[in-house]
Amino acid sequence: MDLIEATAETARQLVAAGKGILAADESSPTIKKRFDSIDVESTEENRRDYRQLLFTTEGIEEFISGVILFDETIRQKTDDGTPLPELLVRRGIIPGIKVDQGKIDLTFFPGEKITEGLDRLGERLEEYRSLGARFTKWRAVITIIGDTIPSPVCIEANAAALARFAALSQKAGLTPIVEPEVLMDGKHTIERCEEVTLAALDAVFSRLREHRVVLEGTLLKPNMVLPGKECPRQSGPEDVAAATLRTFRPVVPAAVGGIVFLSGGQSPEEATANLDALNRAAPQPWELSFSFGRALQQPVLAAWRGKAENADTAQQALYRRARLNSLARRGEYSPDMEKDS
Ligand code: 5MM
Repeated sequence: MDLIEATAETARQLVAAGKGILAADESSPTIKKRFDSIDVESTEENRRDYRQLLFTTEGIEEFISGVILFDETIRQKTDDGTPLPELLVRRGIIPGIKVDQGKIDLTFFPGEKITEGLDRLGERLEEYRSLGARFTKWRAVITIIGDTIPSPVCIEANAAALARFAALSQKAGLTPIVEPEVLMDGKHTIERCEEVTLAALDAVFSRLREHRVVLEGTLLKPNMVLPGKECPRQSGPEDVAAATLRTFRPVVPAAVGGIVFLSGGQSPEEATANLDALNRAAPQPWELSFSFGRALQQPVLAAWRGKAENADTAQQALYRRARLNSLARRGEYSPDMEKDS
């Protein structure tokens, strides 16, 4: 199998029936925020303990195809000295790696962001591959403020960086997950989110084509089309699914290896219900799966609170959320299932 075929094969495995991705690639500032919320100090050891707890949860391989790691995590080992990526592989879970180096202000465009990390990326990818990674992720952040933000410059600059990242990843035999996230912060309506998401995805797929990225070996990690968190008019799962699919159909090619949604600050229950509604609207040309961070981990953090004696309960919380999202990925979830323990 050549390297490009390998990227398509990995994409297929990542969106296998009933399975999705656990995003555990919080950078140091983000994991500190998560740990602060449960009064746990963000030390290297605590971060390792927490990730080890996640990855040793019995049975998650039934529902989790891959895990996105952070640079620090891919180099860490379990208590018995097994490298964390090797632990995942042994359990049939594919290790991936976040390769962007975070967002900075976009010069001359107040309120907008551009993601960094292209310098020497080719060399870093070779190293990540030797550490066990088989897929990569790059997140671009698009903010909505009024009618003028995002600017076309922000959308274009981020799309170009995503395409360059994707091409370099495929050259290294790694499946890129392209994540253009339109944030749900703010008062905007679902219609405004639809307009911005359409523009962002259109730009991303135009640039991917220009950069000769092979779509079968690429996964898209988009936001669902949602109203802003502070919008007075909120939407239910059917409306979210209809708006999301309406937005994607004209701009997301059927050839793409799959769609793995981010949760973006929705509650775990909302994210699962929306994913379920998306899958009930089948058949669609793409696999509709998940690559959730907060929507999988929030209940785990709340149960763990940094205490070894809470590890079992925390792992049960992860297993449960992963199972519910697996059902949603098949359109077989019901909110009543939230009541079962
Ligand atoms: C897990 O969080 C990821 C890393 O974020 P930072 O680089 O800001 O630390 C993030 O990229 C994540 O993979 C996606 O946003 C999806 O996570 P959510 O919580 O939105 O499902």
